[in-house]
Formats: sequence, C-alpha cells, structure tokens
Amino acid sequence: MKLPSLLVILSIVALACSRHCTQPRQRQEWRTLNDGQKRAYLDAVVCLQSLKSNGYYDGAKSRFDDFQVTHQALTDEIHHVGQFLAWHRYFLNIWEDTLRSECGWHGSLPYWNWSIDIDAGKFDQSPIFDPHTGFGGNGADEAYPTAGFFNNLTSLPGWELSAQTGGGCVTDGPFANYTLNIGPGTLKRKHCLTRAFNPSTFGGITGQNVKDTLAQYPFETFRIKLEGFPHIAGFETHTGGHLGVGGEMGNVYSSPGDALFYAHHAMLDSIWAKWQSVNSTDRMYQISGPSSVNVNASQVTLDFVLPMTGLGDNVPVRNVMDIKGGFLCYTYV
Ligand SMILES: *[C@@H]1O[C@H](CO)[C@@H](O)[C@H](O)[C@H]1NC(C)=O
Ligand SMILES: *[C@@H]1O[C@H](CO)[C@@H](O)[C@H](O)[C@H]1NC(C)=O
Ligand SMILES: *[C@@H]1O[C@H](CO)[C@@H](O)[C@H](O)[C@H]1NC(C)=O
Ligand SMILES: *[C@@H]1O[C@H](CO)[C@@H](O)[C@H](O)[C@H]1NC(C)=O
Ligand SMILES: *[C@@H]1O[C@H](CO)[C@@H](O)[C@H](O)[C@H]1NC(C)=O
Ligand SMILES: [Cu+2]
Repeated sequence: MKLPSLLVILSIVALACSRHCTQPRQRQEWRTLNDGQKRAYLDAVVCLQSLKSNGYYDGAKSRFDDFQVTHQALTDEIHHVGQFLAWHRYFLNIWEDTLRSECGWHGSLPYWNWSIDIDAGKFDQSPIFDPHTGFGGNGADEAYPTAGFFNNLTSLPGWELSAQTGGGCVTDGPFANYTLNIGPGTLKRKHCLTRAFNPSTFGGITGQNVKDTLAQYPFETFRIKLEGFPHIAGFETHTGGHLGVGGEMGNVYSSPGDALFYAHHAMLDSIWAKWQSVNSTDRMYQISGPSSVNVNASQVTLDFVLPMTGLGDNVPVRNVMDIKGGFLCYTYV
C-alpha cells in the first residue's frame, strides 16, 4: 500500500474515532450541583461577558453578546419552524463548548427543571434565583422600557399583565449592574437585565404539562405542543418558562441576554431528548415542520442546514439529532 493511501485510511479512522461519543458530558439539574459547581458556572458566564466580541455583528461588544446577537439576528428563521428545537440544541452546545474553551470551565451545561418550583408553589423561592449561588432574583418593582415576547406583550392570549411583579433591573446576583448591549427585543441599546415574574404563564411549566408534552406523537404534534404560541393559544413549556421569568427572558429576540435562557432551553432540550429516547429507532431522526415562516415553505429535512452566522459552523439538522451521536456528546442526568 502506498503511503498516501495509508495516510488517508488512518485519518478516516482518526476522524471516526473523534466522532465517537464515549464520555458524554453529564448535564445536571441546577439544584443537584454543589455550591462550588454553581459558582464555577456563573463565574464562567461572567467571564464570557468580560471577553471581547469576535466581531460577528455590529453592536456586540463581548463574547456573551456574540451569542445574544446571533439569536437576535436569526430569530425569525429559528422560531415557529420545524428546526426550532434542533437550532437551539446546537446553539446551547456552542455555548457550553465556548465556556469551556474560552473561560476554563470544566462543567456541563446545567438545566433548570422549573416544574419542581411550580409544583411546589414556590417559583420565586427557587434556588436558581439565589443571589449568591444562583442567577439573582426578580427585577426591581419599577417600569423599565423593555419589549415583550413579540415586542408587544398584549398580543399573547392568556397573558395577564396585572399578574406581573418586578419589571425593572435585576438588583442582586452575578448579573446585577451588568450592562447589556444587545436588545431589548430587536434593538441594540445599552440597558440593564430586567425580569418580571408572571404567574399567569405557570400552567405551561407544570410537571403535568411536561407529561402531556411527552405524550404527543409524532414529532409534528410534539414540537407544536412544546413551542406553544403562536401555534396554540395559552402557555406551554417554551413560552411558560420565558414569560414566567419575563423581562429580557420574555422577549423572543433578545432572551439570551438573561443567562437563564440557557438553563431553560436545556430543560426543553432534555424533554426532546427524553421524547426521542422512548423509541430511538422510530423517533431519533423524526423531524418535520415548515423550514421557514413564509407561506408554502418547504418541510424541514435532516439535510436542512442550520445557520449559525459565524458563531459556529453551519451544520445539517442530522448532526444534532442524537445528543450522543458524536457531533454532540452529552446526556441529561
Ligand atoms: C422535573 O420535576 C418534576 C416535578 O418535580 C418531576 O416530575 C420530573 O421528573 C423532573 N424532570 C427532570 C428531567 O428532572
Ligand atoms: C400590539 O398588539 C395589539 C393587539 O394585538 C395591536 O393592536 C397593536 O397594534 C400592537 N402594537 C405594536 C406596536 O405592534
Ligand atoms: C450594583 O451597584 C450598586 C450601586 O453601585 C451596588 O451597591 C451593588 O453592590 C452592586 N451589586 C452588585 C451585585 O455588584
Ligand atoms: C420502535 O419503533 C420501531 C420502528 O417504527 C418499531 O418497529 C418498534 O416496534 C418500536 N418499538 C416499540 C417498543 O414500540
Ligand atoms: C401557496 O400555495 C397555494 C396552493 O398551491 C397557492 O394558491 C398560493 O398562491 C401560494 N402562495 C404563495 C405566497 O406562494
Ligand atoms: Cu430562541
């Protein structure tokens, strides 16, 4: 055998091995981390906020902004479409990788099981809002010029603005006093991180509603139930978590400005992974739904390429279907 062809074979073998997932990262529920692990994650996020932007978009100043601005720019292509879950899964993975590679963090992305808090009737007292070992609490009780889910809160059925508390800047925890450069909504304006807890959305994130979501079949009804509005009126897991926290998290464009976004979406991703694992032969590679919000859009397929505008490579949906497939390598515990 000639040397060049041997090299080709060796590199194919090496590539196949590197794509093999032998030690998946263990993504844990927030409250199962010890205080040191919680701090390490929050410190890594603060680190990302202090690193300089790679300059993908005007207006992004930090590496943290790079993530938020990517989501903001792509919002109309990645929500209310068949690739909604796939895109967010991939986005979270880049976030997790970046915290590790650029901020020296050694952990796995934590998820937030809000059902534990809702079912106990103690949303406000969730350890995830702890000022010292969490993300800080509700916004101050004051009006702040922030934009709602579609830059217009009143357009959401079931939304009771009167039930809202807070609304102003978050005043404790690691992100108090942090100045966001991207958002609110589609804007790029310096502002504080806001939250506005709203119990009128909590029905979307109960343990029962997670069960009801998992019971959907096929993928088409599952993804519609999970994403919720505007496919269906009222609140589901996706919208319930976003608008239950409210403020920046309540805006479909700029929500990654609140680091809770990643813990919330990891929970949604875990629900999808659980749904897939019920019968992976049948469900692992099920994907459907329109590939854009345009009228008569074609159906999304496994070959549909997820846009990442430089934050990461653009990859086909197929690559992110299996969380232990090799391109991705993690699991939920
Ligand atoms: C989330 O919490 C609910 C309510 O306690 C529980 O039934 C469910 O098993 C939990 N799920 C995960 C993935 O932790
Ligand atoms: C907000 O929604 C209401 C009710 O759907 C609508 O009348 C109003 O024009 C919207 N405002 C903006 C700024 O989009
Ligand atoms: C935020 O700023 C205020 C006023 O400067 C200060 O009192 C407070 O300690 C700061 N909070 C944090 C968490 O840095
Ligand atoms: C899983 O799905 C495959 C393919 O559709 C099917 O043949 C099989 O019976 C399913 N297994 C179970 C346990 O439902
Ligand atoms: C969508 O498809 C329908 C039925 O084929 C057609 O009548 C309509 O003109 C199409 N709309 C657009 C915007 O392409
Ligand atoms: Cu999103």
